[in-house]
Amino acid sequence: MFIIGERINGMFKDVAKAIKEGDKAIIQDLARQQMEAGADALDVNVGPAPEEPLRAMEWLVTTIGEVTDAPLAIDTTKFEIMESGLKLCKSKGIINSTSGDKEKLDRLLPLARKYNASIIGLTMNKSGIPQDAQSRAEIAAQIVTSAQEQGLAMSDLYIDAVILPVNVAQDHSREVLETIRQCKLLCDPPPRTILGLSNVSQKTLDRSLVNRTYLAMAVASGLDAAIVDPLDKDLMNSMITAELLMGKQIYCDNYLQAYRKK
Ligand code: THG
Repeated sequence: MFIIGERINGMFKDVAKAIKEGDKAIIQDLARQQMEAGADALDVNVGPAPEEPLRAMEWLVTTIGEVTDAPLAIDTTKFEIMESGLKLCKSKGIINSTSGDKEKLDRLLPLARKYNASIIGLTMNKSGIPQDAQSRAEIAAQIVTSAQEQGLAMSDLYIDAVILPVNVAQDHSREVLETIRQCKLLCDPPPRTILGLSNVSQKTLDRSLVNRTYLAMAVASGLDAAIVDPLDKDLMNSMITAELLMGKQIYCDNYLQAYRKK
């Protein structure tokens, strides 16, 4: 599983405050801690608050780059902020994200080529997020076709079936798993699949329990990557165990420690 740490996001109060005050230590600690906990890449999102979001993104990417060479997922809907973040990435960038709308694909896929970045394609468009797996898979197919036309390697395309909170959209959780399975049938080799996992548990009472249970189910459905909080040790243990049970690692009694030493 390719793990993208979610914590450097202005949605979190500590990160919003650090951006406002220019406090590098908070951001750099979060970067280091997430990498030590098993993240392969870090999501970077300035959140809704900053007065100058472009400068906030540049500051975050530069600040993180001072302590790690990790790939960064530039999490913004604004094209200019996306490019300013990609420009400053020390290693591979990940465009987070495009929708299935043609105008977005026509601008963001060439940007992925220009910066040799990966790209996350959400199975949504101007009409919103479809309820059922079939409609989500149709948008995924449009994204795959556009990516192929633009000459993007399938290994650089992640399809995100967009999970919503289970307390407001309960029927979506099953449809998202079905979408993940259908994505494997779109082409050969198939695109990778990803989820922003923590959405599923927003405003639920035991968030960690909901997150780790859904992650195990998504692993069983073939999920390749996830934006998660790697500092949640129970979540990471469930993920490692789910991969073990899917035969992605060989069993030994201390498989949790063995995974962490990789
Ligand atoms: N897909 C893709 N990218 C994404 C998402 C996705 N990026 C953002 C988000 N969804 C994934 N990251 C988060 C980060 C934080 C939370 C949820 C998803 C979260 N934050 C607390 C909350 O809202 O309750 C913040 C409060 C706090 O603790 O301070 O839940 O789906 N491609």
